[in-house]
Amino acid sequence: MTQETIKVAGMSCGHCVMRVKKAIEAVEGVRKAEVDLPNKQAVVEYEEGKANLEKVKAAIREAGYEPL
Ligand SMILES: [Cu+2]
Repeated sequence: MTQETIKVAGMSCGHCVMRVKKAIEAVEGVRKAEVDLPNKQAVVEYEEGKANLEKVKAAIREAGYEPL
């Protein structure tokens, strides 16, 4: 299991947090995503080999937010 912290720009409320969380958790291989609004970041746990940082970032972008 790999854990990564990704800074996410563009989130402004709890609705954004849920959108980002759902988008990340929809990526195959992701076990868990905790999205933190005050710190503007997502902590993601995923299985190496199934998911990777680029796939997670792409899902965040598709949801309309900007991974940094
Ligand atoms: Cu919002």
